[in-house]
Amino acid sequence: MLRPLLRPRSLPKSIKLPPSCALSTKPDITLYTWGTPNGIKASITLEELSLPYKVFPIDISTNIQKEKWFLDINPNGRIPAITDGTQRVFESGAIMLYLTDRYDIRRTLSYERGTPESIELLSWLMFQMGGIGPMQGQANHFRVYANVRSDYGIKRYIDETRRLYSVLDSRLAKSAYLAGSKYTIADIANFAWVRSGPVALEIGLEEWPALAKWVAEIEARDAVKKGVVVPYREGNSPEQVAERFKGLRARMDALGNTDKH
Ligand SMILES: N[C@@H](CCC(=O)N[C@@H](CS)C(=O)NCC(=O)O)C(=O)O
Repeated sequence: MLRPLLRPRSLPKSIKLPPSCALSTKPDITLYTWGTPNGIKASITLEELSLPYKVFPIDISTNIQKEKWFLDINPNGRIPAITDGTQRVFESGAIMLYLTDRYDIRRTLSYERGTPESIELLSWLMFQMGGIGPMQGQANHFRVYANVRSDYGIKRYIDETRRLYSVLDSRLAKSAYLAGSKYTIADIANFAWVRSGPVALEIGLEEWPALAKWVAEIEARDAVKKGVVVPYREGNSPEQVAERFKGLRARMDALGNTDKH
């Protein structure tokens, strides 16, 4: 059964909140995830808010995410998803908004809904959900994972990913963070994808200095360091991940252009 969210719109100054996070209700969160760009958006957000959560690893190579029990949590059969008590939330953007609406009372990662800054935040969050995520996801598919090689597909999606990076770079040349002067879930969402561009697709960030600086700064945050390794797996150090992508690209290169459509 769905429950209404109970969050005071603002707190009287006299109310003292715990230092790390302020909970309107007690969280009972399970995160269903795997170590992918979409998955780490949820774990980084949970870590940034210092929220307690259990992790249920979903190895997407086994298709467990298409099983009936999981489709009851995410009808789209993909990670990430969370449950919080009886509430389910799927789609990484919705998870981030749910967590900040419900638990980020101090507004450490978000802005009060309806303010100009919160609209800017939503715009950059949707830019990621509708742009970088799907386009870079297709670039990964064509460059790394597909069973046929399509030079057209590779070029189309890598070019579009690069174009989207230049949009981010222009914004970050003028603004410390995407929604303004504060680091928010819009930064986390875009960062989760951009950080994997160099490793998975050999898209060096040197040509976008503001973007490169922003990625390095976010990567160095303690909560981010914790969030990017959820769920913890052996054999997943940055060096091992880079080596794995190198092998997958070499496999693709060896195919030659097999897309004859
Ligand atoms: N728009 C969704 C995309 C989720 C998504 O594509 N997840 C991928 C991993 S990054 C997945 O679960 N793939 C496995 C599958 O498609 O079966 C979100 O942002 O949550």
